Amino acid sequence: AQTPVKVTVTGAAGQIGYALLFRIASGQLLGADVPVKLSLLEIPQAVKAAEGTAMELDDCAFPLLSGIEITDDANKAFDGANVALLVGARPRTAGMERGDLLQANGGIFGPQGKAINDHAADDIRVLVVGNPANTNALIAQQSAPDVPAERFTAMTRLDHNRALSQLAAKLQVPVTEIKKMTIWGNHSATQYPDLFHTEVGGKIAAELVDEAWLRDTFIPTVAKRGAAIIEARGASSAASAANAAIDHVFDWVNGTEWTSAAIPSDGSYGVPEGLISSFPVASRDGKWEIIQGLEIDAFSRERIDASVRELEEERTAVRELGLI
Ligand code: NAX
Repeated sequence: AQTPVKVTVTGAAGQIGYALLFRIASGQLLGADVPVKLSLLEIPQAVKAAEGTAMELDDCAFPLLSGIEITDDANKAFDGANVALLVGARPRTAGMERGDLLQANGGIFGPQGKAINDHAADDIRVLVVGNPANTNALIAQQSAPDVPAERFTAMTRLDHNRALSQLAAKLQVPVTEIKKMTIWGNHSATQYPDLFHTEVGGKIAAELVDEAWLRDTFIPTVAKRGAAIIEARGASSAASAANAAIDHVFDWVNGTEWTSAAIPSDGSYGVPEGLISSFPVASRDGKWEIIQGLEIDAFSRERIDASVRELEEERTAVRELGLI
């Protein structure tokens, strides 16, 4: 029988964790024939709640789930890990400055990066979901010098999926007819969902909608969707975030021709090298590749640059705080 793949989930007792773990255990993360072993990392106060979730996982009797371990020790949680989903983070609370937020998250993602460096399996793949996701991924990566830099990624797949769904609704087409959607930049309000390369039935999406809708409705609706969900649900996106995490890792491992993911920049498209920024990507042989050769017009350039500038500011801030 195949050796189980060890998947470590941080923030396992949180709401995304609750939506995510059952899907991993059912085989949706890696494939319906791949056994998994779950490792749940939580803070001490939430270990008991994680144990409750583990009881429910047991009660599903998932054929592919070969074991569950629960700990508040990052060194144990990442020991031998093949996939790490870093979901637990310090949320911004009222009155918190950006520096405080980055500092608090540095205290989480720095040590977790080090634990990954020291204990994870050689093929470790890391997806950071916890916000500010791109910069948290950078902090973890910089704390893991022995792990190839490109194994650290951050999630913009939820933004990508939101963009697909908004465009499908506008054009009244099934999402499956939309190809080559791209989210650029930071997973934040500055992100840029690009319709100038997106194809619908072989036509460029930006030419099928009017410019005012694209600029004043589509872009802000996608970028502010998280806030709209909180407003409607009284809680932040959880099932859709978990779904996007599943999509990201599944495609990373199994391949895709085109999606969006925040990966370390190699300087493509003028994004400074090393920033973990969202790009149009393909996945081949288990590796993300930035799709090259796209023409970027002035409208897109301005928006990509604005989001990348924000990422640079975050990188400067975490450097000044000594977090990287
Ligand atoms: P919850 O507050 O429900 O859960 C977070 C969990 O993380 C808690 O159980 C907490 O105890 C745990 N935690 C905190 N510090 C930890 C540490 N050092 N080690 C291990 N666990 C720790 O939040 P939830 O709704 O699950 O969201 C989790 C994160 O995802 C947040 O940072 C959120 O902002 C982010 N999101 C990112 C998205 C993305 O597209 N990249 C979208 C959804 C979501 O907003």
